[in-house]
Amino acid sequence: MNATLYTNARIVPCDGAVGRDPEPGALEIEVTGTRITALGPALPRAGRRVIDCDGRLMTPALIDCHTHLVFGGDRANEFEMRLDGVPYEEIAHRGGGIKASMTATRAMTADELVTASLPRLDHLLAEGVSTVEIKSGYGLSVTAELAMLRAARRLGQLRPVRVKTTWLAAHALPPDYAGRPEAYIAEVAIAGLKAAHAEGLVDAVDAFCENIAFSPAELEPLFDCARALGLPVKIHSEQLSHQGGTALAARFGALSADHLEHATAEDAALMAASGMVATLLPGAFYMLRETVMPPVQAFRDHGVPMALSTDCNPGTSPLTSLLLTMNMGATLFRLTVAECLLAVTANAAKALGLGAETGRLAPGLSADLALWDVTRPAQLVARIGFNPLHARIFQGDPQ
Ligand code: DI6
Ligand code: FE
Repeated sequence: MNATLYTNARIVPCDGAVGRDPEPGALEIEVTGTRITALGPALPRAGRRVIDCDGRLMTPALIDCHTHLVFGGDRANEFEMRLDGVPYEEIAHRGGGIKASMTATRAMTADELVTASLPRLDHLLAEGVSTVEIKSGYGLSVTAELAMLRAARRLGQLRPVRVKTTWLAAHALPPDYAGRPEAYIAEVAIAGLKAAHAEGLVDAVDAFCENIAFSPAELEPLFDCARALGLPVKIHSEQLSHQGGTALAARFGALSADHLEHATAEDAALMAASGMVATLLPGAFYMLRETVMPPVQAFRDHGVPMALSTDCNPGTSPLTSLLLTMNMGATLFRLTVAECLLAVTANAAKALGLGAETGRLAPGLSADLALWDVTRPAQLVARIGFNPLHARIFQGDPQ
């Protein structure tokens, strides 16, 4: 197989510390088939196809590790209600929020969901994303949750992208189970998980632990089931209040805890001890005009890797730009440029259990690269509404 050598790029491998000003050509990268086969200075040229990158910045292709991008309908009306002062929890109590998306999603077939979701996926890919996590969670019945994950798998076949699917039936209590959360967890979240797993639709299990959703005690049987099936768990926790979901997830060796605005230093310590990633979602923070910041310094102090993700969803984060998400991570959460870049590459890969496959430029990993028409990482993060993607390479193939 012929190897390709990318020369004269300013390469930021995201494999350890990220420096400020990568020199053009200081590192070169060799790709053979779908894999990175060498990274270093002055690699041998003989027999290789050489591509001159003209001094452009090269990073790993980006990873969006927390999305709800399969759904029906939209919720711009709720955006207007919030502008009129109605809080998110109140909209949820009035039957809006996740339940409104449930109604719109249940009305669609898997094919219709694919058609509705493809433009959102294409937005992400146009900004250099090569791996996307997609959750269920707007069906809230076994049939409708399965349809969502079938749509997610199909999206991964229609585009050159790696899709990881997540079972999030424990996202909200649908009206037909009002007052019966344990029955919902048993009959829909757990029974459906077994069916979805048997169909090969599930890569991980997630849950929304919140006063408007489920308590840690209600979620424990679901996580027990995930463990029995050999599936990793993750959690939406401490977003609007502190419920203890992070501690539950840590006990189950979760991949990540996500949102975390109300998390504490103790949560950070538990996450560090169990090797979890903190996935921060500044789009939801921004849309909900939150004021309580996630404990970023505690994550740093405890060495908890931080990821950033769009949380693309119809309500609290109708966001399909991972570049804007990086900018928000810096402006809203005070992450450094280096932290922002690691948050959408190496750390996002870790949050998906893909740390040995993608998210870094190192020999043996998948050749998932992004070439940018800028020269410094800060230029990717600083600008707003600016997409300097020059080329995306997915599994060795230029897109
Ligand atoms: N937290 C979120 O930000 C999304 N889900 C969740 O558990 C929002 C879901 C929605 O409002 O549709
Ligand atoms: Fe979410």
